[in-house]
Amino acid sequence: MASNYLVTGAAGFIGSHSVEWLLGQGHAVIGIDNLRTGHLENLANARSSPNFEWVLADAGDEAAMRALFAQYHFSGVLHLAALVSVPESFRDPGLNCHLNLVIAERIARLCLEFDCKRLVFASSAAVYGSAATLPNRESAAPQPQSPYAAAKLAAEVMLLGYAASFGLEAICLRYFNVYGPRQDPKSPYSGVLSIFTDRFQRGLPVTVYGDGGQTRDFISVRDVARANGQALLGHPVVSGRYNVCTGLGVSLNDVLSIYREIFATAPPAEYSEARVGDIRHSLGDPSLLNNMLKFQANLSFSQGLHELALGSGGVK
Ligand code: UD2
Repeated sequence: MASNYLVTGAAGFIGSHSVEWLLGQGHAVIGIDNLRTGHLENLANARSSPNFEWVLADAGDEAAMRALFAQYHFSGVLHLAALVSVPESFRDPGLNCHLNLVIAERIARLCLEFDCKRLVFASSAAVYGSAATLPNRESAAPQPQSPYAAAKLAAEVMLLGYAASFGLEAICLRYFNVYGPRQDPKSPYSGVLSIFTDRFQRGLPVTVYGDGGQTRDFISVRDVARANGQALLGHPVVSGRYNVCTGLGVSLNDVLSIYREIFATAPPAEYSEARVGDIRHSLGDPSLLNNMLKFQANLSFSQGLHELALGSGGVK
């Protein structure tokens, strides 16, 4: 029997790219999403594949999920469905706890019940907090500073506890700053590159909070999709937490000089007060995932930004 893989949050930014990567490797994928923050248009490519099954469902709907597990006998689950906004986790910590912790735990139990060995979970570099020494290594004591980060960390703990208790293969991936096509630029707290690209494309000035010297470990969604896929398919794996990052820090001023090559006539950036609570530098150590899966981000930042800004990085 062919292997089936479940992707929750399939219509999201990272989800839709991950589905495409798995389909590109010839796998059968069942993608579910409740379209709370995902968009069905993101799955336009995927839905043209005979190996893709689209299901409009909530990952928290236990009856619907149970039926899918019973029908498809998944070989692995990529659980990306989540509350993705840190500000929203402050506004509604109860909902954050439900979506980011409770549902992840339920999915882990469904995996155990239906003998699905592998669960790949979308965690976040946010679990490290701002006080950690750089680069962030998985061995560092996490210091979550938002309800969002706390729930992601708690879910990691539950899944790894089940891995130790019941033999589930739980791979918790801590994404750093992911960018690329289909990232929603609408909120002021959207990823900075989605906001900047949108504004440059419309000929509008961008706002830099602070002096532009802050750095991030930006990783392309195409590399992240491959990390997700390799984590789902790779052998052998060791349950644990793994950074998904490049190991390279890029400042916002560096980012702006690349945009200037692309949008030569763009108005100059406007600088304003740094955001309260903003982190100065964020950088991950990619070696653990590299050691386990030989995973390495291979799209250079400049290339990734050109593809994003010029619209050739995939269907938007
Ligand atoms: C990321 C997460 C955030 C939280 C945090 C924890 C995203 C989009 N944000 O925030 O939710 O998990 O990590 O570490 O994943 N900036 C500007 N102008 C703009 C928008 C942003 O200058 O129009 C700055 C911003 O102040 C920051 C940098 O750009 O210094 C990156 O901002 P971001 O929101 O993309 O990502 P980050 O790492 O601050």
